[in-house]
Amino acid sequence: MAKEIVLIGRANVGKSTLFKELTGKKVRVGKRPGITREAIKVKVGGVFYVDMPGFGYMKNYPKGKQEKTKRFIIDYFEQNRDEILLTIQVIDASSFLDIVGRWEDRGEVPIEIGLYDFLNDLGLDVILAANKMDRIANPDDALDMIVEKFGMLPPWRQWLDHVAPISAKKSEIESLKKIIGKKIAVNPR
Ligand SMILES: Nc1nc2c(ncn2[C@@H]2O[C@H](COP(=O)(O)OP(=O)(O)OP(=O)(O)O)[C@@H](O)[C@H]2O)c(=O)[nH]1
Ligand SMILES: [Mg+2]
Repeated sequence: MAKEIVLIGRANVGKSTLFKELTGKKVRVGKRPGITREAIKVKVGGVFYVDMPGFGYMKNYPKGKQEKTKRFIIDYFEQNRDEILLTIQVIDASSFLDIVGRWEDRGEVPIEIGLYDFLNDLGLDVILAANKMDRIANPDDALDMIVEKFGMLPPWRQWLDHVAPISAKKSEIESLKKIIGKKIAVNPR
């Protein structure tokens, strides 16, 4: 029986802040990327929540280590696929569109889109947690543009089972908790 809920995403998007909110466990969070360096597991009810290191470019973080982290993350999902009930891909909604734009200008697939496709191709149930919504002036417009980047047609409200706008730092994570609750209810222990 699948029993892990795994948080994944680029460095510094707020995974550990969200993890604290979901589990009550005090983990390190920080302004610099690369704070979390290994998978951290906490059991809540019958479910294990897993906080993962961030992937992608990190200032002042050696390239070799970045590659290692990426390998670690890919291996983790491939090896534990059958244990994973839900994957929560966290993005920083306030910088996402700018960053994606830069990748697209270079003619590259943005790393976060690549990860999303990889996870879906593995057959995982992937929820998009659009974090740092407190920084966004026009949430509906931003979310419409964001979901479209992941291949979901706007309006974003069509995707309420897959997309959860949250602000982990402000403890505003109800939309995500709802999705998690539903998933656990149809997969009882
Ligand atoms: N404005 C705002 N800031 C947030 C929010 N959630 C997290 N942050 C901040 O974002 C920064 C990174 O938070 P972390 O939770 O450490 O991020 P992470 O994704 O775990 O980072 P790594 O472990 O380095 O991959 C911290 O300064 C947090 O306070 C949010 O909802 N709104
Ligand atoms: Mg972290």
